[in-house]
Amino acid sequence: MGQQEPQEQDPEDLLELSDDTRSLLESNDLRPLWEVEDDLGNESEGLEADIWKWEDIQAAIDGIERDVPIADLPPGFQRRVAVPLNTGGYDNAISNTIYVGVQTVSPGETAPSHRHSANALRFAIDGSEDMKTVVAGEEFPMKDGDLVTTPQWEWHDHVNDSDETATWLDVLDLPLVLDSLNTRQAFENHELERQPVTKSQGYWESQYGRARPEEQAQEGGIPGPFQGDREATPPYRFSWQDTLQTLRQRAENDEPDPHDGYSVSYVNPATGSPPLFPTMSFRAQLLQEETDPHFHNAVDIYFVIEGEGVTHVGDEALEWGERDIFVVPRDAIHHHEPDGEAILLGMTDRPVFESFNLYAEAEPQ
Ligand code: 1HN
Repeated sequence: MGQQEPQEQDPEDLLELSDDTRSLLESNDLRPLWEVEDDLGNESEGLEADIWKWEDIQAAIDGIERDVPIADLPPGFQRRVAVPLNTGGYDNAISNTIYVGVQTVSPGETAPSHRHSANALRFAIDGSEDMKTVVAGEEFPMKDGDLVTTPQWEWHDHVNDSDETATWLDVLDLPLVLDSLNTRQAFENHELERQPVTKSQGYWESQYGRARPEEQAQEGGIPGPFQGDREATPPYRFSWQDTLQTLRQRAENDEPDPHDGYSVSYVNPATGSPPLFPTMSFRAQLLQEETDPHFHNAVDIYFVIEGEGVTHVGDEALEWGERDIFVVPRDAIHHHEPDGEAILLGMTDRPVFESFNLYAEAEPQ
């Protein structure tokens, strides 16, 4: 009798099902685990490290602006935006949770009012005092570097009363809501192109200062048709002037974080703590020295506010300059190497992982 060589045997042969069992499974839309396990977690190839140079983005948004007035866009999302797509097989966003886009509004134009389930924020790139995003009844000026929230289900329109084209970064949790959770986006257009301005400028910020009403203006919790136990994020503007001052104070007085440099988180003004939204967290990072490598399962998306440098992701070197956008995929070992001083806007879906006790981070051995 010859010796059996188990390694030559296809393990699936041992798992041959009888015709009866096979037809029982198939007629009831059932499959054994060993036949589906290779498909678990393989819906896409995964994110790739990727960079979009500002020069290219600028040329693209200029072209779109030349060709298409906002008023000509079909009803729906009437927004003139160029959307970076991750090369790992994504045809609608830079990642499978967070979407970013670069939007323009020409002088005199309005991007009409609507509201939706996804949370959004704007980070002003070429802004001005007279470029206003109107959110929940208040006009928020968008000066360079200002970050303005558009919480879920709040009306918002963008009105450019300046004489220059305004450009900003939109960040939304759309792919998480629409694709990963595979749910429908609740969406509504306002009956008016511009929602009525019902609050004076500074109203929302004033309600979340150090002296604040005992009953928040948003009492009753989460707006719209949604429920949950996370504190709603109010409409809010973080002025770049304030954020930069905080960064400078940290750099003068504190030790840098080994992975993030001098870093500050944008807090939810209602709680005083990050994350800014239950689905997305944001930080401003001042880098002066090379950081230590680490990796984590949350995705990191960066917008370069100032300076130049390289972010090493595995074997790749993403060389960035001012206004470039880049993405560090999940579980990729990465570190930053600024050329002199640089400031990044860091965006991450880490709060989604933390909500479910799934966040993991480590340094390479
Ligand atoms: C949206 O409402 C805006 O309000 C920008 O500016 C981009 C992308 C998808 C869905 C809604 C905006 C968007 C969006």
